[in-house]
Amino acid sequence: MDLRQALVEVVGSRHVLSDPELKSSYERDYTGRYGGRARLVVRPADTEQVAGVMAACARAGAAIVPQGGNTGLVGASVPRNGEVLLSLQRLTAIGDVDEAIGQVTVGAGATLAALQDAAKAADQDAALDFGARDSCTDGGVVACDAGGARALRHGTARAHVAGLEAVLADGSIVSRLAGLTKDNAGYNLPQLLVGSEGTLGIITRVRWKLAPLLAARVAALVPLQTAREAADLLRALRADAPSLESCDFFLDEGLELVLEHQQRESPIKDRSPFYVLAECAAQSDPTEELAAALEDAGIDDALIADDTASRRGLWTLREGHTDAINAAGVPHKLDIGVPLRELDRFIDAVPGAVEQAGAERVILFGHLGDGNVHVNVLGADPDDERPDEAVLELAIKCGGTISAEHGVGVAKAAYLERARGPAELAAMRAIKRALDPDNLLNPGAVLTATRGR
Ligand code: FAD
Ligand code: 2HG
Ligand code: ZN
Repeated sequence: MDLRQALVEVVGSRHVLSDPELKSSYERDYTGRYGGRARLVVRPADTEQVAGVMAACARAGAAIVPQGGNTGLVGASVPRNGEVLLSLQRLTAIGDVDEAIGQVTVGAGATLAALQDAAKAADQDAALDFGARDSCTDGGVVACDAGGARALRHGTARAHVAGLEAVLADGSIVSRLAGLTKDNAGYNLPQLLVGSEGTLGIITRVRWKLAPLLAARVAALVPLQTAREAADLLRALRADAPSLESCDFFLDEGLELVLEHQQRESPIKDRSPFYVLAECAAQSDPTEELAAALEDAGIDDALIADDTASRRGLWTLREGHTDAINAAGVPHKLDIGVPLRELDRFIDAVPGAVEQAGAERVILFGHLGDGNVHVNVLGADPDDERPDEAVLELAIKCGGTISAEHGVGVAKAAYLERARGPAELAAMRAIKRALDPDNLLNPGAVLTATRGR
């Protein structure tokens, strides 16, 4: 039996796509930089069907690329070499919130927004958020160990995973969904799968830890002159505003691009080179705490947003960067993290490094509190690796990481050894060989292919 027929027997003919027109929306990534042809697109409905698909692909020796909402930014959610595209989007079931322990089990294909809504309906908080919330899936979020602005207080996806269910390369199902707070029986397979970007197993369900819902919120947009001033402000906010939840930043060039794209007036009259967007959350109104912390830090020109609409208005300026940049061209995206003490050195050095590498323009923004800078390079050929190389080298020189929250994907796989060293890379390859001996799961993502693999 050929692979198509075997997959049809598992999921039904409506959910095995071979028509190029039907496949096309699964074949190009969000940035437009990465894509290729899928041999087939297969859309299972539940864990058993995912297991059946994996077993059929293993028998046929067919490589697969798992895909959730296809909002990943490192090129690993789309086919490169005629792999089978495994879409998890139909696994949308969300269980009841266990209010006593603050957990819920969600299907890998449910969106982050659906998880947030389910939590909120039970007066709880998923406590993870970012701009792709309406399309990204919980499986994809966990597979990437996504972060976002609220990671400063609540951690990245990893911190929210109380357990998960997954299908391994041979089609076997592993499940740890009891959500036990203490369970150290053996290796922590769920945490190994977090951040594995579809290379070690297919996540089918996630047991998600919730946080108490803090409804009292206030945000402040603070105009500043330099990255050094921003780092000083962060220090002051951490010390004086314990309700601090997020502390992001962007630059004036990025703001201009967003305003043009959103066809919107600047809410800030006196423009400045650097902006910090901070948000506090607490049980009772944190406005006074934030105002006092800003005053102590010598800030008297912050824009304060103390209702939901005006807070959203400020956050759309920050979250609007990705789409505004996409509208300006196909970006090279580097998602680096540096120690906070190196942040200003890194930010000041990037434009020169990128220019020397032959690119026209660079937009910087990100999560200040995590030392996480999103470097978006425009005006470089999609295949020209020189700007990527220059930015990643600079991050490593500053003692940082080549991927803070988006993952390695295919975009940074060639740089992983430089960032982690040969011993750690060898350990990673050994784990990959143990769980996926035939290299069928997202080949070329995270780890570059080696001879015979
Ligand atoms: P996909 O893009 O479909 O896949 C991403 C990776 O996970 C791929 O390697 C894929 O193979 C794998 N994968 C997907 N589903 C599964 C599964 N069920 N099992 C195993 N592997 C799987 N990221 C941040 O960390 N912080 C941000 O602030 C942030 N903001 C964003 C804003 C925008 C507008 C966009 C477009 C992206 C943003 N991202 C951010 C990127 C982020 O990685 C994704 O949005 C999200 O984590 C990916 O979810 P997805 O379902 O779209 O996954
Ligand atoms: C964000 O923080 C996301 O908005 C996307 O991580 C970053 O587009 C990017 O480079
Ligand atoms: Zn981000």
